Amino acid sequence: MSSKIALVTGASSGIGKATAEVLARRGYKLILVGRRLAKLRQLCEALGTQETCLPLQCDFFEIDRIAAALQSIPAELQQVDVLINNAGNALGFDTAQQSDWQDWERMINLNCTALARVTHYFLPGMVARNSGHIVNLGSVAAVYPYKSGNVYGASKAFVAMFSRNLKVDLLGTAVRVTNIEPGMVSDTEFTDVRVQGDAAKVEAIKGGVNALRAVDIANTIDWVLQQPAHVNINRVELMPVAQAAAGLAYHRVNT
Ligand code: 8X3
Repeated sequence: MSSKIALVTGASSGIGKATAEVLARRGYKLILVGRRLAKLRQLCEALGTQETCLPLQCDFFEIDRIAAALQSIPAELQQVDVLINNAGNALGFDTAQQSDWQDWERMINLNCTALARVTHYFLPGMVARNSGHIVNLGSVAAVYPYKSGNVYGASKAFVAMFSRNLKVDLLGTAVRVTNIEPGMVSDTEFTDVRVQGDAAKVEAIKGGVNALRAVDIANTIDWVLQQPAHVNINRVELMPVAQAAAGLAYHRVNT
């Protein structure tokens, strides 16, 4: 059992929640960060005691408030060993030319800026202690373009390259960095949020697909964390068997 401290962002549901559950079973003390305090409290009550699970309310769309929220973590939990940068969303499922600017701005803020902000906060401590593991949640959308993926895929490409560049700067330390790149996950709010709860659109996107489950990603993160200290899993790409990168598209003129 671990006595280490793990901080999970976006912990109130989906992959974040499933990861918190796996880490609690491993004995980690948890800091669960998210917007919905009631859900975080409920999860903490299910997973631990007041000493071992701290719910931390923070809206990652408000970048300027993130550092203050992290500073409010009690001193005995500040030395985070494992940072799970899970908070992120796709907003909108339109072509780039039809997209809503606010959706783009919010995705960049949440998926790139907030993730970088949290990482920047904990990095110096990890390096000073010569220990730590940063696990970022990327996406297959960073690797394979698809229609209407536009800024979402680009924001996850940021996460992929940020992870690789962190690894370079951390060379010579024991701090590890991993980017997890899942494909479609069925039992999260991801698609519902993306299309603002439009049931017909949700069905059109993921209906009938035997997709990954949040626990599949949590188990992958668990495996990554369990590796011996000299092993760094750089990236893990996983898809449901029922998903594939389907190649190039063509526009044809009538001849
Ligand atoms: C989302 C993966 O395949 O649903 O990160 O676009 S997919």
